[in-house]
Amino acid sequence: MTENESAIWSAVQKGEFRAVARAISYIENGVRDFHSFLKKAPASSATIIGITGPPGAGKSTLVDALIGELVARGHRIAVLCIDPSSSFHSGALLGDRIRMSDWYDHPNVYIRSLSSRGSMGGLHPGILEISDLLKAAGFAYILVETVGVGQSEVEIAALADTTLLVLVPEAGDEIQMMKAGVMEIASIFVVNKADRPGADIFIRNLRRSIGPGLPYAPQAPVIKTNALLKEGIPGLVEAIEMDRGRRQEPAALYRLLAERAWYQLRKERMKGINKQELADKIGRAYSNGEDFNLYRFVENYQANYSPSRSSTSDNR
Ligand SMILES: Nc1nc2c(ncn2[C@@H]2O[C@H](COP(=O)(O)OP(=O)(O)OP(=O)(O)O)[C@@H](O)[C@H]2O)c(=O)[nH]1
Ligand SMILES: [Mg+2]
Repeated sequence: MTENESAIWSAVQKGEFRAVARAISYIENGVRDFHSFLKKAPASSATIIGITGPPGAGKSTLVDALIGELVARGHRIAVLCIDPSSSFHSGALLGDRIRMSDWYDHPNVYIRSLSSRGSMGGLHPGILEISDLLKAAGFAYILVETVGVGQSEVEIAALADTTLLVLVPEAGDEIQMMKAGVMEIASIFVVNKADRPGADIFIRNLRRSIGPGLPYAPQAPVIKTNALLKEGIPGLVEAIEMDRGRRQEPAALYRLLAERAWYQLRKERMKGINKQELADKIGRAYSNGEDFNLYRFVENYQANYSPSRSSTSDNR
C-alpha cells in the first residue's frame, strides 16, 4: 500500500470527485485494486441499479429522469455507462453524454463511462471494486446503464441489487422472439415511451406473460413511463425500493452475495491470464515442433503458471 493510495482513498471517502475519478481509472487500467481499503470498508446500504434494454429504448433518458427524482429526494447518485469499446456504438454514447449533460456539474451526481475491456463484451472486470469504491464515496444509488448487446446485461442482472429492463411498445413482436434469458433478468419491467400508440395493449400482454408458471420473471412489476416528460418516475422509484426490500430477504440476499463472490473469485483466479499470452505460448510450442493438445496444454499451464505465480498487477 503506497502513501499515495492512502491519500486517494481518504479523499474518496470524503466524496471528492477527482479522487473518485482517479481511483476508478486505476482500477479500470488494472494498475491498483484498492483491496486493502475495500477489505476494511464499512458495510453500505447503497443500491446498485442495472438499466438494460434494447438500443434506443430510452435507457439514458430514463437514467436522466431517475437522477432528477433521486437527487430531489436528497440522495447522491453515481452513474456508470458501460462503453462496449466498439466504434459501432460510439455515436450512441456521445448521445448519452449529451442527454445527461445537465447533471455533469451537479455536486451530488457523478457520471462516468466505463470500458468493457478484456471481458468479451461483458462488464468491466473491476465493476464490483468500482461499485464498492462509489459506495465508500457516499453514493446512495449507483446506476449502471448497459448497452443491449453482448454479455453485459446478463452480468449486471446477476450483480445488481435490482435490474430494470426497459422495453418500448413497438417491442410487441420482439418479446416473443427475445431470448427467454433476457426477459428473465428483469427485476422490474419498464415500458417506456408510453406516449406511443399501443402502450396499454403491450403492457397488458406483458403482464399476461409474467407470473408463476408463466414464461417470464414471476412477480416482476411492470411500470409505465415517459422518460422524456419524466412521467411515471416516482412510481418507478417506489418499485425499486420495494424490489430492494424483497432482495434483502435472506435467501435472495445470500444468492446475490454468492453471485458477487463467484464473480470476484473468477476474476482473482483468472488474474495474469490473457489470450495473447496463451497464443504466444502456443506459438512457441508450435515452432518447437510440438503438436497442440488442449488437455496437455491446460494441465501444463496450470502446473507452471498458476495465477499466484504469474500475477504481475497485484498491488496488495
Ligand atoms: N416519445 C418518447 N421518446 C423517448 C422517450 N424516452 C426516450 N425517448 C427518445 O428515444 C431516443 C433514444 O433514447 P435514449 O435514452 O438515448 O435510449 P437508449 O436506450 O439510452 O439508447 P442506447 O444507449 O443507444 O441503447 C431519444 O431520441 C429519446 O429522446 C419517451 O418516453 N417517449
Ligand atoms: Mg443510452
